[in-house]
Amino acid sequence: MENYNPLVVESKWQSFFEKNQVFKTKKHLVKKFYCLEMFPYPSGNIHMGHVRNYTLGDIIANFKRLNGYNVLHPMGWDAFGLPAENAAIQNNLHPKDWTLKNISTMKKQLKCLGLSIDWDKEISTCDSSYYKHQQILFSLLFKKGIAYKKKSYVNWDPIDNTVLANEQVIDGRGWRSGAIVEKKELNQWFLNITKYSDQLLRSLDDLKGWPEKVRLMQKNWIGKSVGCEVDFISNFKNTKIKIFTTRPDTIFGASFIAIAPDHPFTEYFKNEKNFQDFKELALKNIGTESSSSKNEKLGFKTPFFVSHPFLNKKIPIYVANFILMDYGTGAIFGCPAHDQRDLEFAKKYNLEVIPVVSPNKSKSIIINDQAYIDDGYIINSDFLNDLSVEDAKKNIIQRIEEEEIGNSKTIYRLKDWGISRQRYWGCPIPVMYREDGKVVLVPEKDLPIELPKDIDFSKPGNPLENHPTWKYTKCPETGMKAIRETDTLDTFVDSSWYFLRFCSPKENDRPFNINEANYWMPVDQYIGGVEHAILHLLYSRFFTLALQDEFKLKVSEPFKNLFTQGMVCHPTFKTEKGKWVFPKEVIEKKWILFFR
Ligand code: ANZ
Repeated sequence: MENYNPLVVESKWQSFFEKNQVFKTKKHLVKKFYCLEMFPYPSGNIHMGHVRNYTLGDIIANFKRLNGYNVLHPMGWDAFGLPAENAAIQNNLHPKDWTLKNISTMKKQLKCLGLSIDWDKEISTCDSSYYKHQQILFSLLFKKGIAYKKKSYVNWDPIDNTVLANEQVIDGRGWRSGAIVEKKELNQWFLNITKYSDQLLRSLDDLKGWPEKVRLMQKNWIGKSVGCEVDFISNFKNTKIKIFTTRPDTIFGASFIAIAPDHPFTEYFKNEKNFQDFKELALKNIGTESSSSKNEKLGFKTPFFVSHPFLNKKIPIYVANFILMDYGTGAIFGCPAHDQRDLEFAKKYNLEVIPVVSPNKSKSIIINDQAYIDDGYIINSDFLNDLSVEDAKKNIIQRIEEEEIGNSKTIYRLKDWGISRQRYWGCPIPVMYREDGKVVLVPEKDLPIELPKDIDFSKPGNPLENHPTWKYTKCPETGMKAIRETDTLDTFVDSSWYFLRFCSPKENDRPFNINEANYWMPVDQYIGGVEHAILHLLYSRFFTLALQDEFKLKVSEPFKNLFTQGMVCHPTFKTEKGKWVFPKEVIEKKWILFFR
């Protein structure tokens, strides 16, 4: 565009909006419309993806205004997170300075677009006036038992040097660094999202304004599995190994028991060198459910057996790298004829393959390289023979319950959300470890706990932990010495409630004003990327449920209509050394691209 001067355009729009008071909310209007685009991360400059997203939202907001609605169309910054810290390490800058500079650039650029955004309502998660309230919310969740600390194996990203939530591990790799994720045992803060598994799953049916694919992704992520638990008695002091199965109908085809590398039963041989080597290898790349089923199957044969509950038969116990401790009971019976992972394992370790389901009644079936996983009729299974798979499941569960060796069980794939991050640029967790061993909340009057400005990124590890003074404090109630929590909160916590804060962004005493929130919520139109189908959208739904009672929120679902706007794509270029370059810096030469 000739003679295009962004500043002139910007000031023209601004004065037009100001004169016409476009942004002043008009509470006397009965019809309200809350239009929100997903929270931008201030990475540097706005890109075409932002332009697309915010233009779409703006058109809807304007359309609704012209139709007499009272419209809320705010903007803010999801401003904490690793890129700022990494940029700080690389360029010797402070994460705060880097972030604030990006915010100012991007804000200017957004204003040039002339979007009808109510900048009065601007929020930024790295501002202590925002994260103070997040610390209040954390304290509340702690008091309700929803925020808790436990020792567990977590996903460790060896490049970003931090823990990742399951949702942040994609095909066994860190979502940002691409590093192969390892399992590490650490003491971590969690949010008990699984308490709401059933509710989060059931309410998906009511979200009629959401794309079907997003609802399906959430459904699969929550992953309801209906089956049963069964106790198998081992020959080691009659110790029970409890397994979870969704296919109890195949119990007569069981040819091995497999337990997770960190299952408590491994205590009995934990000092064996062979086992220790196996465990180290197995935990290195066990990753997540999807990655563990794709990896090569590895097993460690223990010297122990279990007795089959319905046959006079001994079954060997293996430790296997595809069994996860945090799913079900961390133990299974393997039925190679009807499960592909079990079949691969059985072939490798020469274990029996006993078909127990056939497509045709009373007809045998031959299993070669593919397990038979379809429906059919039971064979080779004593009292279950000739029953359909469905009937056999009911029958065997009843029998298991009668014999008191197990019970029906529904489990969810969803895990509690690990929220501890060992990084500086995040919201401090308002907790102290007192010298008498008690873990106590920092009193609300002392919030926010602010990040120290002087920070050294040159040493490896958590910069807050390495800070010479910040973590040393005193309990204000008892005067006892105390150490501050040095983990910070996963930035997905920041974006799990920002839509509530937008309703009353200047509220000082509480995270949000309930009358305002009840007036504006739910967000009538939410627009964003489908890459947030699980993480952000599930966490926000969970926060809304978890806060509902405390704040007397009328809504239990935050986003009424969701539009996933699609991805703006363009070829990208890297130098031989892997450095990203702009398309304008690249010369195309007879199908070969050179970097200028
Ligand atoms: C025996 C069996 C026979 C199974 C068969 C499947 C087919 P979903 O649907 O994902 O819930 N399993 C249970 N706990 C596990 C764990 N901690 N790590 C890895 N695998 C585990 O899958 C349930 C099935 O996954 C369970 O049913 C169990 O294998 C396995 F023909 O039990 B099944």
